[in-house]
Amino acid sequence: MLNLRTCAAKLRPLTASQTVKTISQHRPAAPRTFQQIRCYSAPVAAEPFLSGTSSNYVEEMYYAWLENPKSVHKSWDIFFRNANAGAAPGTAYQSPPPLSTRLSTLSQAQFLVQAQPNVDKLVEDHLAVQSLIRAYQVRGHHIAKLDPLGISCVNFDDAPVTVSPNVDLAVFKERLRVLTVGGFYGLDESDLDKVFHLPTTTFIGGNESALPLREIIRRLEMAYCQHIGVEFMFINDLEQCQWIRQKFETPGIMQFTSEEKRTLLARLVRSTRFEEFLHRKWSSEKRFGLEGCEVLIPALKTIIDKSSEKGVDYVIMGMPHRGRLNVLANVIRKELEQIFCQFDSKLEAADEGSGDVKYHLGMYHRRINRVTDRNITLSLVANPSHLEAADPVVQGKTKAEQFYCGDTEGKKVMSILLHGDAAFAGQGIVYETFHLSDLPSYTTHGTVHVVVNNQIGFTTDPRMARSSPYPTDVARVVNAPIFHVNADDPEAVVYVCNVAAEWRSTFHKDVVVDLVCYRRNGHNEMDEPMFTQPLMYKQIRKQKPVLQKYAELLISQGVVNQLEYEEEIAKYDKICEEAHARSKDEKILHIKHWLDSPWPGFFTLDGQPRSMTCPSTGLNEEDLTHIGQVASSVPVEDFTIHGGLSRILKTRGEMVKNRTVDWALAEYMAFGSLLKEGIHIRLSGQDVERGTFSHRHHVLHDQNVDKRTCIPMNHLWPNQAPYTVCNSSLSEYGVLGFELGFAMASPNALVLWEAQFGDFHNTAQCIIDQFICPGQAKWVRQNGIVLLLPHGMEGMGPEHSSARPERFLQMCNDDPDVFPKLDDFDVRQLYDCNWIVVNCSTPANFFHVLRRQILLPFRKPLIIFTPKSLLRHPEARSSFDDMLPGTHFLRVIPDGGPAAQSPEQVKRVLFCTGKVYYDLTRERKARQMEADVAITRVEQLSPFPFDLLQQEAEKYPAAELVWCQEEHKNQGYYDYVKPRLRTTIDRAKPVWYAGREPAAAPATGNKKTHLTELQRLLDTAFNLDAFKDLA
Ligand SMILES: Cc1ncc(C[n+]2csc(CCOP(=O)(O)OP(=O)(O)O)c2C)c(N)n1
Ligand SMILES: [Mg+2]
Repeated sequence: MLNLRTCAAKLRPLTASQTVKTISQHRPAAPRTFQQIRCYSAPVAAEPFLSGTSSNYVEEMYYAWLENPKSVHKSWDIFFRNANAGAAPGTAYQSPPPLSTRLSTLSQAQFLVQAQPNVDKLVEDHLAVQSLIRAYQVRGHHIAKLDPLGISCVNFDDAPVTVSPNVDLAVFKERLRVLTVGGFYGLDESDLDKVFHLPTTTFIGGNESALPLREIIRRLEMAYCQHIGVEFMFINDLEQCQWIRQKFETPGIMQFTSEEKRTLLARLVRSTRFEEFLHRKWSSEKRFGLEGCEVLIPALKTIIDKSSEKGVDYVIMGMPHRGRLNVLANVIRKELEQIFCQFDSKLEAADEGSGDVKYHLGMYHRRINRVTDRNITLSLVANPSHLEAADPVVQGKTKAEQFYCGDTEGKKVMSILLHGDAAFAGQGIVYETFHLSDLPSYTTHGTVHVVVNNQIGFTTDPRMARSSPYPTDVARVVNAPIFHVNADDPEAVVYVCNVAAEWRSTFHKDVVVDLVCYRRNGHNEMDEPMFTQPLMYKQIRKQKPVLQKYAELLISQGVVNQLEYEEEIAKYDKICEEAHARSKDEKILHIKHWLDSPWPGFFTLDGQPRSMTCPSTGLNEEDLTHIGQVASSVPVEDFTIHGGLSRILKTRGEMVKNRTVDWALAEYMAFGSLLKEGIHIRLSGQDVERGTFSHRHHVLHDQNVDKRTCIPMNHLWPNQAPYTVCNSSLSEYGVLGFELGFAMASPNALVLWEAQFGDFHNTAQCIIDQFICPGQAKWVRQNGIVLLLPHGMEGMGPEHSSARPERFLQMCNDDPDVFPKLDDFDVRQLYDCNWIVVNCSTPANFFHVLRRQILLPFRKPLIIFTPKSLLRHPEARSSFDDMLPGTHFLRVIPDGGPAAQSPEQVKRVLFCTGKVYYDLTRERKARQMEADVAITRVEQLSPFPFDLLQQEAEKYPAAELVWCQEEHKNQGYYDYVKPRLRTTIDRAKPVWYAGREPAAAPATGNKKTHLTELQRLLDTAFNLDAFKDLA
């Protein structure tokens, strides 16, 4: 029955009164000549012959009957007709005549069919009209006049046909051909003036329930085939489809008051004159102007006004280069002089870092929305050139802002994403971001996407750039409606933007506005477009600017006069001139003025850290024990966990009793203690809730109740901060970008992203390279995101071994050849670096580095290479003693054994990091070389602990220095460590290498080779003659 219900729900086109009632405005209940295809489910549910298994069959039968009533058995024909004629439940069905037909039954059935003269023709015509209406709804956008150039980027076999109010036969036939690919159930010219009742799946009737076919077509043409193309019929929610139909089909719905028209004109004036002003003043500067899509400014302002009216008070935006300065000036309302002085190359930046070019910087601005008279905060996220890379970042920041203000439904905070047509279609991150849009821990409750569809990407035509008809087709995967609109019709644009904003506030789902426009200049202002698009650009040269067109229209309508129009222009030009004059007084550039996410209160007013110290990251015994106990229990009643998990929790409990921690427990302690201090923690990534290696178990699942879960971490303290742990979609680029954005919103949160294996982080390389590594240098924006990257050579083959430490280390900004002159390496060195890279060898150190991340007076990204086998290694345990108050993160762990007792005797110091330490100690013990070889662990790789390693090197005056790693020589840490180690010892000695040979792949796929390689590197590490001949 379930199937039948679903199928009935899908098919229910009319008399679904509960849906329609909310939308249709009291349509008069005029008698119908023919009842529209009625939901056959409700009465049908009472039909004796229907069962769950027969519903598919019925569905097929129904569709076949819709196509051609004669194609089904007479009994079905009668049934569907009766159902549609309003037969009460249980009465629509007439038994087919049995073989031993009783005459009376047969004649009764025949009577039902014959009772209505010409019923066949009537039914067929009405069905045809319904199908025609549906064809417009589904395919009307194919023939809408979307392209201002009239050269149509969407190659749907047909050029648009113009429609006169009196639909003539030629148009009619053309439409039928285009919309239906062929004939149309016998409708012909003679039907044009026949009156047809309208189904409730259309709103073209307005107050009419029946219209002549000619008028039906005219109204459908007006709704679907003018300057707006609505793509929505793929949405599988009837209420949403009805909502959209109502917004576009209702006659006269697209009316603007004179006031609205004047506001629109004024906004177009600003948008257009801003670009012209920049062009006049800096004609040879790249600015990626908006010419050809000036309507973007009123479009965005409309979305913001409408959203503000609906209660939104914070809009977070992401956008590419095109029109960015214009958006900053006219949407966000950045002071014009701040924008203009960016064009002065002689101005020096007052802030740290390298800065970025003007069309990449972010912005944060709070002001009054003049239309709604409500406060609104607008933030434009700084973006790299890498198109669409900012999409998930914007979503993450939006989610965080919603989270911190308790906006669980996205009613107060929303995001708007802008896209270029080529990038929207081409970049996979768009798809990855769309797929976050409806996930509980990632949804921002609907994003309004605006595509500046200038029908070109740099020099490439759409037909060479995408395989989909529209650049927006990717949005269909999440059932987002897509509103294509001709950008030369400003009122149509404003209308769809209003609808888009209303859609978002009604359904809290994504929506796309596709501004079909053109690019008046080349890719940038210096670029010659005629090389590659000669005909397109001949057409563009003939194109009247949209402002001129619209001004002429309003003047012709008497809404404004020529003088008023010219005054509006002069007024804005004056604003620009005055700002330009003021901009010349600017002496220095403050990149800080371009922050997209200020952290009020975290820094001093000058933007400096409030201190340059870090307190002890240790924790009192009581808290350690308490967290440990919660971590090993089920803190809710009647909750049955898996037997295997019970054993894991029991082991944890025993560890707590013994005052020890393993990796998972150390992480628990770090998180739990920060939660107590009011720090929100968010851990996201693939399968993080359990942990890829089944060690974490932060979410317990009741074995008897579906979907009943418990997160003990949220049961630690009475007023603790919330802990969010969420399994993510299978995307690195999207999810890491999202978490980076989340971490931007507040310094008082620990946001961690864990890769399934560190190897997979490289599909998110763009986020790492463009945001995490250089973010502060480019945009003066700090970010404390933590990357947990499982790493280690454990014979698991080339794809599950390496988080590529060499890449992270190569991007560290500390100078290999300079020993830093610092009083305090512990904190000051961290302040100077672009990110922190660690590989901890003990759980306690992992605990400390996580806590330090928050207790530091500033924020830096933290890259942690995390272990796999060490998670269960009996020696990789730490005592509570190493985590008590007064203890802290150890950047270097010196040898604590016999070698350190008599350092002068030591012949070799092996410097290493991470898991190989355990292989080395085991081997050293086996070879009884504890007094000969010291092993020093470098836990913080970057910034490099020059000071501590200098002490270590000096402690062993007679020793050879060897860097030992399990990674291949051209990978791992060697290239980073070697020059720095040499600097610490003033290049007094060589630094030898013990490790795997150079290789193309990170690891062998053969277990035996893996072990042989390991043994070989251990042999080198402990062969005291290994480097004799090389010295
Ligand atoms: C990921 C990425 N690849 C390539 C480029 C180089 N690039 C800069 S703009 C551009 C064309 C963009 O076309 P479109 O998205 O349609 O935006 P438009 O410039 O037309 O507004 C390209 C390929 C880039 N910036 N980012
Ligand atoms: Mg483009």
